[in-house]
Amino acid sequence: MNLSVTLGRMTLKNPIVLASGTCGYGREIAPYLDLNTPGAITVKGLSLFPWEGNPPPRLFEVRAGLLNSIGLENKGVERFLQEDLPFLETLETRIFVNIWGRTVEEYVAVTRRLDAAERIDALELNVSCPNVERGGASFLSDPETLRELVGRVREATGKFLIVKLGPTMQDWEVTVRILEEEGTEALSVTNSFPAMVVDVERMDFVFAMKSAGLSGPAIKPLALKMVYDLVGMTELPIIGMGGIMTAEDALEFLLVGARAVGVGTANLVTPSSAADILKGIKAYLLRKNMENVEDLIGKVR
Ligand code: RRO
Repeated sequence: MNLSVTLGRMTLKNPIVLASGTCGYGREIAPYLDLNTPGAITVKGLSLFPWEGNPPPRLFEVRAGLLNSIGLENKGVERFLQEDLPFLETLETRIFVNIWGRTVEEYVAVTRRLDAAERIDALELNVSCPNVERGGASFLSDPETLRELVGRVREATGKFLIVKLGPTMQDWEVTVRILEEEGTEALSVTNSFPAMVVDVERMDFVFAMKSAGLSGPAIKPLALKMVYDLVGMTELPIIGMGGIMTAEDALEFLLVGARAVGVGTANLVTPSSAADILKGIKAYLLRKNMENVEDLIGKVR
């Protein structure tokens, strides 16, 4: 059985990618999941300097999902390189690093720093964080700033370049063409959905920022439609994600054309989910008498 997939010039040994923000910098999830199991791990979004993030509460469970308001908290690129990359380098798994900045210059500076680390396989530009005023989704709603951002990052690194999109994207056609023209090599689709919870006893919003990012099963059909639409719009390979909890969920994304799948919120529920999902995909291929996982990609269009 051949589980490997290609995303342009990137090869993954299997289509499972641990989604950014749900597996720390790797060591946090390592006691529960053999990190050699997934095809890639994406570490929590890094910035040039350490960042404290939002005040608590930061998580709130709803019936079929999870709202988060982490606010881009991270230890900063230098500490990651010193404290975490040496551990990740021992793995036989692709290392994807998610990055963000408040300005184009900050994104470029983080990119340069990570470009020097040979073992890092890809950078994922976060332009879709729902929980901050600047540096997140604002880049996605302004096509010309997005063009400058991706172009400048592209100049700063030869590494495989992924852009992580979210549901607040304005003109999809325009955005996708800009990303293609500026040298994006793959899309991660999708980040969480801006959402809200009110505490009726306190008569106030649960989150200090009022709005927070919704992920988990609640968004799966929405995310699947986004992936389906984008697959029809671009040749760029897509890493599909949004509420994938089971092998069946992952298969839905592959069947509509995602070339890999991100496991995110599931890691917070059952940190070994990625292994179970991969096992389920293998069992499905056996049952369907199929040899290559790539033969599933885009079979339902
Ligand atoms: O840190 C966060 O609050 C966060 C980020 Br950067 C993101 O991209 N998506 C999300 O749901 N939360």
